[in-house]
Amino acid sequence: MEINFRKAKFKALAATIDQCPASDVPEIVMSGRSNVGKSSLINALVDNKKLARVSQTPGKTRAVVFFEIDEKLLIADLPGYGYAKVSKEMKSSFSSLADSYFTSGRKFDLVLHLMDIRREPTDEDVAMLEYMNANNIRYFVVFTKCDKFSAAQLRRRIEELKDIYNFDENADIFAVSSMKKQGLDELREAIAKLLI
Ligand SMILES: Nc1nc2c(ncn2[C@@H]2O[C@H](COP(=O)(O)OP(=O)(O)OP(=O)(O)O)[C@@H](O)[C@H]2O)c(=O)[nH]1
Ligand SMILES: [Mg+2]
Repeated sequence: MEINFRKAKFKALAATIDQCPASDVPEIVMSGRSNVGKSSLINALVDNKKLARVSQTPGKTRAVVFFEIDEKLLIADLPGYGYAKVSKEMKSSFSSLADSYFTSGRKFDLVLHLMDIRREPTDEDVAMLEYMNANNIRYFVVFTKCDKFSAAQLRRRIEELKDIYNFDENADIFAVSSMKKQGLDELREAIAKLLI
């Protein structure tokens, strides 16, 4: 089976978890704080600037938006999350739509967890990574907005981040720029290899 990320279309918009569409294809979830570049990355992966709405204002994506890729994959574009104060009591704090996506029991196959390469880890990111590790959720870490760095700076920053986050040796880590279309082939290939 092949996937070329070319035939992408809007599938559904869910303002509540009940409105998420039934599906029998693998599902990828875009996760990460507001403004990190989730919608932009979807557009870049499928090379269609207009598919997912890109916001200038953080927090603009208020629903879960589903896109179908090559009739073989669904991508769920979550609203930017805010689990600022969660750690042990994460479950009780899971209240936003993005949070309830994860606790709804909906089946999904891979999370793309996006973090801005220029920023330091936030409590939300650390909590999300812990949550995925604790629940055996398969995820790729995707550092976004890498066009802000030179190649040398980027290499140094990624080493620094590996230390900061203390990632597993075999963690799947990607560095992308949706704007400059960097790192997209690697990510597409890894997705296809895992899911198709
Ligand atoms: N320099 C740079 N800016 C980017 C890149 N990707 C996204 N942006 C900018 O970051 C801002 C937010 O992008 P979105 O894709 O809307 O972010 P989002 O994560 O979907 O945001 P929410 O929907 O609010 O959760 C926009 O102004 C984009 O133009 C990138 O690769 N490089
Ligand atoms: Mg968005």
